[in-house]
Amino acid sequence: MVFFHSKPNWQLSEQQVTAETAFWNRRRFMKTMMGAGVGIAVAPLAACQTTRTIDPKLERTLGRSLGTVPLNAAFADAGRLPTDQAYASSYNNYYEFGSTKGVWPNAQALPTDPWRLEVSGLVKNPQTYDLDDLTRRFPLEERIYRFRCVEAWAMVVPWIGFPMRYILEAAEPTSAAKFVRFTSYYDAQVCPGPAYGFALNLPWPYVEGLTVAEMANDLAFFAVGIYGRTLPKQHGAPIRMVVPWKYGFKGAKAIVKIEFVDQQPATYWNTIAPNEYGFEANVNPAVPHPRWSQATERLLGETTNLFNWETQPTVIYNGYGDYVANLYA
Ligand SMILES: Nc1nc2c(c(=O)[nH]1)N[C@H]1C(S)=C(S)[C@@H](COP(=O)(O)O)O[C@H]1N2
Ligand SMILES: [Mo]
Repeated sequence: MVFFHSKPNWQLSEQQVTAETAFWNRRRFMKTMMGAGVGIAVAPLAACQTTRTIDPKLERTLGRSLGTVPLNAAFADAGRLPTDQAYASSYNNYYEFGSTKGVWPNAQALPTDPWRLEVSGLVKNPQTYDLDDLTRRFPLEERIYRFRCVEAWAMVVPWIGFPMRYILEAAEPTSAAKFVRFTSYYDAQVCPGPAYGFALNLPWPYVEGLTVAEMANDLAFFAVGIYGRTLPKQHGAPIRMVVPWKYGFKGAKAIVKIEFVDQQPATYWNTIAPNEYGFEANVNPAVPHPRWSQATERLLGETTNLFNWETQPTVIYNGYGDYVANLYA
């Protein structure tokens, strides 16, 4: 399989979009680096910060000491500043625990320790991992990704985790495997669900799906941490999917099972409302959602001040076309 390693799209037109002063500061910075004998091959974006110091609580969650994890230089700059953690962790979608954005106190009922992740289906090496197995086996890194919900709000998040393809490579899917089904934790005794849930036959557990090729893409990521810290339960602890070129609902939380299958799996939102939530669900400003345009997005800010959030144009594939457009040619 071919992996693309190039720049996200928003960096390509940097000179057009960067404020003049920032542009000249960057030039000066590069000149200084070269003057100091640092070769031009050093990526200027990577030179500023290359590691993240890890919060001791994340180390306890993972059962060992890490000190720092490397910041992946290709994803060190999302072209926007990271969203304030206080906003990102208090404005969530997590329907197992309710249908409001303020679901985070309810989500604290999610039991995360011990955790078992089953990898099965059309694979040569089925396996069940606990969290410690996963993070010992697959090296952790930090990536700062753009995030875009289908509800037209967006944020920028520094995740800690590992590429999904590490699990794929360890599992060795057979040639019959075409899709991957990801299942979230669900226990009706623990998860109250949305208030209207009693009236609908909601298709629990929350399931999402990718093609095998999408899972193998370098961007597809499993997060176990965020902002250098343990993933809070409202973000889908202890391990959740991050697929930044797709709408947020594709990134299922609290993953307990990964199955390689030959048919496109039935997924949660696609089962409830197929006309609103496609299976592919790539970020695309030209394809409006039935209830709202996707041409622009609002950057998550002070959650009490929702209508003052900054508006930006939506970028095709959320800016990651150089990594993923080839999947859809
Ligand atoms: N299991 C599960 N995963 C889920 C959801 C959910 O309700 N349940 N909501 C999705 C939606 S719509 C979005 S926008 C993101 C939100 O992630 P965040 O709350 O960590 O920002 O999680 C996605 N993953
Ligand atoms: Mo979403």
